[in-house]
Amino acid sequence: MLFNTYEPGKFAFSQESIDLYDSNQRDDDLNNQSVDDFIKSKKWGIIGVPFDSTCSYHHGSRYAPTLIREASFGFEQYNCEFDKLLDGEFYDCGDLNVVHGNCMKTCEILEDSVKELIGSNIKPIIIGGEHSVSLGSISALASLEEYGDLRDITVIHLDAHRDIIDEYIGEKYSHASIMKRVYDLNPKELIQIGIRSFSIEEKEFVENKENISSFYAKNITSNNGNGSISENVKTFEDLLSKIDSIEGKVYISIDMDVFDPSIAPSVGNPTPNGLYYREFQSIFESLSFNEKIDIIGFDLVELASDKLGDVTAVLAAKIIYDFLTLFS
Ligand SMILES: [Mn+2]
Repeated sequence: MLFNTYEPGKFAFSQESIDLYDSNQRDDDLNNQSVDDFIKSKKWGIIGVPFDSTCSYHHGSRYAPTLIREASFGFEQYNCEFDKLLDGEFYDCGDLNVVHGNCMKTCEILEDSVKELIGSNIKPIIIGGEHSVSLGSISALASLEEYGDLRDITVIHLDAHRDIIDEYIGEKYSHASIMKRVYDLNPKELIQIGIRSFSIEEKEFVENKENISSFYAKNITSNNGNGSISENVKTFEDLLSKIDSIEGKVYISIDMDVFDPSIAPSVGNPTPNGLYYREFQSIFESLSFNEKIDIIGFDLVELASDKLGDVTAVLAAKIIYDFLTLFS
């Protein structure tokens, strides 16, 4: 058993114990049928990744898994906003034993642990930590693919930032370059939602990339301003139709700074003019209405706080609670 976590507490309504299928046995048994079982599975496993070593501004995302679990106990099992009970099968597998200061090593350990979940037909919910940890989860899912990459997987990325610079202050493996590492894995499509801050290099990189779609916060929030930062303005309705058009496997990565700092102040890099939660819930709901997709993994990163009861932690817990209500 490789699974490399400890359990400081569990997310509300999670199942008591997890019995992981032996990973060595799984490697021998893996065939197309078992991959299909995984893709269609509605079982989820939460792994916290308390890692924030490449953080460049507000530190503290290493405490996020603990704060989010604690905040999760504020919700009812009946999720009245969707008229649905949170009674699906999901497990809280605890926190990864991270290697502070070593992003690659931490991602490798996470990749191994996510592969163990996959072997038991359990899909990963990763609670960061900083954004770089998404790579461990996404790499594990890519390794399951026929070509070992993301050519059959759509990545939905909600973030104030594009995170698509090749290196950030000399680091290839950084919270600020995570989507470039994901793009290196050849995604079917990268859909960036809530964007409102990026460098000129990132602007030039995404130009003419047919498999990158951008939905700027300015154009999709309810109190949007006038004008646009792009000639091809895509509105909130365009975003919902885009979501409706997705087919196949989907991975979702949520940087908490996608939200407006007025509702999510405790993040690594707060950025004004962000999304509000109702808009976000509509995105989740649209995904749940799309029967042509299978969500195969999900991460939520960049909550940075060390205060129990932090409102941003409550929002993060609500996102996971809503996700599990809709998709487990
Ligand atoms: Mn960000």
